Amino acid sequence: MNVENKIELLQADITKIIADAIVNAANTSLLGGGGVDGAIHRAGGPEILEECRKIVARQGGGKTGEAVITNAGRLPAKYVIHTVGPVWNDGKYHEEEKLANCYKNSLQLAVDNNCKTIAFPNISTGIYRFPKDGAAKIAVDMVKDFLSKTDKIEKVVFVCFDDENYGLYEALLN
Ligand code: AR6
Repeated sequence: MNVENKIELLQADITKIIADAIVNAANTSLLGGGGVDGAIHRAGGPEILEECRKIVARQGGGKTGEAVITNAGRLPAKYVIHTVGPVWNDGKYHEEEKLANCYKNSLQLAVDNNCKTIAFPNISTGIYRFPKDGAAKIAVDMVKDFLSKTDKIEKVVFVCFDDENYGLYEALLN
């Protein structure tokens, strides 16, 4: 199937999405926070945090650009993939490469866990202040590149929350 046909765009709350995996824009503590992270832990309940704590006990916190996987508690998704986006700092600290790694490593972790459908929020574009236009382009480019190299993922959903992100993705995908 054509790579474009495997990509879907929605304006929605990612905690409501039915998919094998939804991605969380976490921080290095992996123990929750505000934004989409707060929403996921609130809606998913304590089971997610419990598994996050075990991961932290085993490996320490998360590194920027990397991803870990947990159960999804009460959410309709099967798994939550927690990835740590970069904090935007004028682009002087390899933020673009780190953001691309978030998408790549989350997709790879999905494949490793037999997930065929995965939903992404707009990582780093909230509290971490990554410019939305640049972030959208990196997300779309990395997902297309990944999908062109594997047929294990059947659907990637970009779940935008705010109008600005939705408009940017709409322009990039159409
Ligand atoms: N569903 C989908 N997208 C959402 C939702 C939701 N329920 N809520 C917010 N967004 P942010 P970051 C969008 O700030 O910039 C947390 O405290 C939001 O509009 O959640 O990566 C973490 O613990 C924005 O477009 O994540 C970290 O400390 C996008 O999600 C820090 O924030 C990302 O915004 C991570 O910052």
